[in-house]
Amino acid sequence: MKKKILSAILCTVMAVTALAGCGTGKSAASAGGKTAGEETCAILVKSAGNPYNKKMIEGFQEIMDAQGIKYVVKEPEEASAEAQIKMVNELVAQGVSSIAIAGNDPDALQPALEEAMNKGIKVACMDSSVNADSRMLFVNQAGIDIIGETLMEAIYDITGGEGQWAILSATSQATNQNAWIESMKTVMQQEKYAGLELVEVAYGDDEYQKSVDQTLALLSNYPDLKAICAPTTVGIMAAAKVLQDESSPVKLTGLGLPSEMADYIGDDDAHSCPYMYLWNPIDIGRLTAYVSLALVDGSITGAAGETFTAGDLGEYTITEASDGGTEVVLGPPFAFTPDNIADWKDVY
Ligand code: RAM
Repeated sequence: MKKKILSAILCTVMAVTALAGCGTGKSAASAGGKTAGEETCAILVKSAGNPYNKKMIEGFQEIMDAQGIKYVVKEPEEASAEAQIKMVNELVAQGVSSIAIAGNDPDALQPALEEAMNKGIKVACMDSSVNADSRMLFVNQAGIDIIGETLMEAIYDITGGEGQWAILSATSQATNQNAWIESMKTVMQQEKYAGLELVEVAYGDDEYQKSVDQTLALLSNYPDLKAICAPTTVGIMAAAKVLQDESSPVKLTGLGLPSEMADYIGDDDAHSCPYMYLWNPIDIGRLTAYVSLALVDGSITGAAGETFTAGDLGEYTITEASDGGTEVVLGPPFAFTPDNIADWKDVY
């Protein structure tokens, strides 16, 4: 019951605030859904093997199935722009109606995506944007600055405002993580954060083992480290396990899936993560599906000021994005704490 109430509150908050984006991937394309229409909508995520991406795909598929629209899922083996360019080219050759992509790089995909748009394919991005010229619309999970401010405040809180901290990120080219990190660095300029020293931004490439290794390296290179912020679901889970297994006094926060982080969230010394944040990745997939369908049927073009209805998610208005393009925003990040993690761990 409590879970339902929380879920309803989160959905309401997200719907009121507006929209967001998503993705998932593996090397082979898999088609699903019904074949009622001529349209085929594609979703291309950052990489295969990331449960967050699976959740986004799940939401996308749910809406496409409900609408009887064919879809294609593309999941590169590794989170690189090169792998995604190859898949975009395949989708263009296949003649899909739309491509929704979580970009592994802001600029590198521009020629391939422009080529797609020139051929009449509707291009949106979700979760991690491609640049303004490479897309018609970005489904943004939450405003960049609200994520940066929220994470910086969490680091301030769990360190007591003093000492060394590090970031464990995804890939060095990821648009979303880099935007959040830049935002954190901007917030850190304020006098309030003068006692905090960011010693390193490490990259685990959204690979579990690499993220484990990077966490171990941070612990050994910075004996006085007080906290790690991992703005990636893969990184935070790897770091949480390392810190807990090592009985490390270093504390962790960032962006994580409640299903993967339930064992690590707690207020006591036995747990590595006092609290963390995320949004609903399934809803990003759902919203991305509605955006793709609206671009394909021509009810939106991606211009600021346009509105559309995303089923049960509600009404959304397209707004200007900070990179000169346009976006819809799902809603603010949600805090997962020792008090509510049990309610969420089976949801996503
Ligand atoms: C990872 C991915 C994804 C990001 C989440 C928070 O799963 O890098 O792009 O949005 O973390």
